[in-house]
Amino acid sequence: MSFFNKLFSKKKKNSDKSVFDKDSVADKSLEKSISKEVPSKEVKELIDKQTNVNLVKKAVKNKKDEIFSEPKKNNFIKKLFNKEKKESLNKGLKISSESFFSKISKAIVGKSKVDEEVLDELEEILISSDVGVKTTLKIIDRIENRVAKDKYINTNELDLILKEEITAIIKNSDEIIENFTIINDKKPHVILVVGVNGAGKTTSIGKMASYYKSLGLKVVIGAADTFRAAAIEQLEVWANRVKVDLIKQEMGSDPASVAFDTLESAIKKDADVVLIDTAGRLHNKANLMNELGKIKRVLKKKNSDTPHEVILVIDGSTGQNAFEQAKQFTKVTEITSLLVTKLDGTAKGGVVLGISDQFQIPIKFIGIGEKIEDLQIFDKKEFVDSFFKKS
Ligand SMILES: Nc1nc2c(ncn2[C@@H]2O[C@H](COP(=O)(O)OP(=O)(O)O)[C@@H](O)[C@H]2O)c(=O)[nH]1
Ligand SMILES: [Mg+2]
Repeated sequence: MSFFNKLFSKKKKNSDKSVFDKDSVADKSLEKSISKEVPSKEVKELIDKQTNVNLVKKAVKNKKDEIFSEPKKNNFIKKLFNKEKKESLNKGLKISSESFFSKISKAIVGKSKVDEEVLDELEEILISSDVGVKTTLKIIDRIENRVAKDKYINTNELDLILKEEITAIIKNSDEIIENFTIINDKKPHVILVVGVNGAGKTTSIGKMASYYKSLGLKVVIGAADTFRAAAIEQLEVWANRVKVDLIKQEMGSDPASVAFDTLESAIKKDADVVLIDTAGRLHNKANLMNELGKIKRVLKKKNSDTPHEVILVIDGSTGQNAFEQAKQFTKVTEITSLLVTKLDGTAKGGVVLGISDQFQIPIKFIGIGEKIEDLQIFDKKEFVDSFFKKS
């Protein structure tokens, strides 16, 4: 007999006790007193049991609600975040995309199909958008092949084709997003940040610290750009703003020693991520190479796996100079990924395409403003979409 049937039959038995005439007043009051009767031990046990079952059911339901409502909430926030992210990306790349489009529109005005002349103009546009000669030629070549196959490619289709070919050229960013999570068993995850003066290293470290912190990770920053006092102070402002720990020494102290202290402190604090700022004096390549080499050696003494990443920060608004920076730094040290800054306020956003194609180093982040939230994980699809957005 099921639990409910048992309970029911017990209750029924109780009501069967009502052998009185329902219409008589005396019977009614008697019946009332019987229904108030203290339930038998067995019934009581069953009721208790049911109460327990209900409590358990309620707890399970609460837990389920908790489990199932969280992802819903997260998805909602994620969607909201993505929308915001897209909007700020569009805003950040506005100057680049507007200039790109006005040039393309001019090139195809009055033309119905993509011909030799249109391709020539397109080549110029890509070069002037700082995509770089090599990458431009690659893109033009691919479009030429398509035009050769289909002689009547309409000029309206040009931007679609261009978008496809450009996306195909940036090979690297899909994997990056998947590999983006910090590896927990390699805690702390150490990131060395390099790049020329003024590229945006310190600002980007502040933004990255905020990003990693928002993922619930514990971040420690090291001020290994000891060349100028202002550099240490600037990083301190960021550390205070983001509310993460900063490890620093006096101005002029050995950057490698600061890096060592930072890692040591991060291990003690059980931190997840270490971000190390460096000085970027490119005027003396041998010095730079020595300095970065020493920082790496010293970090390895503490933990042979480190640094897990060496991010090169390059100023995207410098066009061809950004290529030069990438070239110089890849010569002095192994770079694992790029962070391209200042893509807002420049019409040279095309630099991202060229650099990603030519150096085959994945772009991990892009900087689209000076504020803490103006850092995005580079997503090639979103980037190209935004670059091609007609306002
Ligand atoms: N507009 C804009 N400015 C940026 C961006 N990233 C950095 N900056 C600015 O570039 C300047 C140099 O940055 P800083 O972090 O000091 O460069 P560092 O010398 O490499 O450490 C500062 O004025 C920053 O506010 C960005 O993505 N967009
Ligand atoms: Mg700096």
